[in-house]
Amino acid sequence: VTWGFAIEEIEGSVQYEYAAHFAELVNQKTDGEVDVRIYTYGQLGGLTDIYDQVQSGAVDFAFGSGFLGGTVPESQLFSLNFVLTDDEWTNAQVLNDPAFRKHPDLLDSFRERDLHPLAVVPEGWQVWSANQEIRTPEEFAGVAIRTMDNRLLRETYQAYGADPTTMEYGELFSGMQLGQIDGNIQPVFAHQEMDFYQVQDYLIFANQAQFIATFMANKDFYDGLSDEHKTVIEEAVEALVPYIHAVQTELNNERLDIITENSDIELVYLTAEEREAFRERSLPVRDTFAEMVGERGTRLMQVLLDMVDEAQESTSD
Ligand code: 6CS
Repeated sequence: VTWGFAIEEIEGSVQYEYAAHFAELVNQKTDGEVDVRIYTYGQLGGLTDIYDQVQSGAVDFAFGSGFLGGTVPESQLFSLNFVLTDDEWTNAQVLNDPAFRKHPDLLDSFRERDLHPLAVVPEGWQVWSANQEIRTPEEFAGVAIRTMDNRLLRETYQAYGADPTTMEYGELFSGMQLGQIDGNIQPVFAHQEMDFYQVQDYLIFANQAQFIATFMANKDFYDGLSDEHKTVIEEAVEALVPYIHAVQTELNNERLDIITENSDIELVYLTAEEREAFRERSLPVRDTFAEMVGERGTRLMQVLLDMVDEAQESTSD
């Protein structure tokens, strides 16, 4: 048997490394019975084409991140800023704690759209790029920053004082090169592998959010699997939590070195005080989220906020 797995990124990316290791684990655990075929970004069309295809069952698995907001509005929870801790490993553990990952409200949100969520994968900090230094909301004024296509991100960047616009991932390089947009938000590895850093002057680290993707299956495909295959998937998903954390931190570190070796791009790190100004502006966007998704999604946001608080307390003990 062959299972199809569509990812939103190119070969060498965090999603690719995840999918490749998932394929390896599944193949091993099924004694070669199941092969996983990976479709990289572009092979099946654009981002929303990927979601359409996993919803219809044309592929069995996919990653969904910011653009998934149109399909699963509740997934915009992962676009909220200043929700997680400053520690990436803590975040990965909270998001993949069964109390969150298998929370009925999360399952229902996806299953209602013919999808079944399996894992929540942080891929590194979301880092701003621009052609000017941005340390304050005032300095964001007039900056046409590209966000992934969801209302929550647009509202967030409006609250930061910028002019958010949406553009497909594959069009971003030329969009920036031609000056149609001034800035962009990506984990470091993506700024590098998509060559975005070559057409931008500043990389700005505000640690406002992590890039988060949901690993999901087509619902009917998942429901129709044997218990053995469900167990294989569950074991793989669990093993992938520490695996992909190690891979993403290493990839993001290595790629930052490549960026600085190959360009004069300036690295800007916001101070705690500068971050605070953005954090304050991000808080009302939680109400927008609640209003957009209703009771179920709001409950889920509260579950996550409480789990993050708890994790923060136990790490600061
Ligand atoms: O910005 C985007 O659209 C894409 N960026 C990454 C790092 N992964 C997938 C996502 O769609």
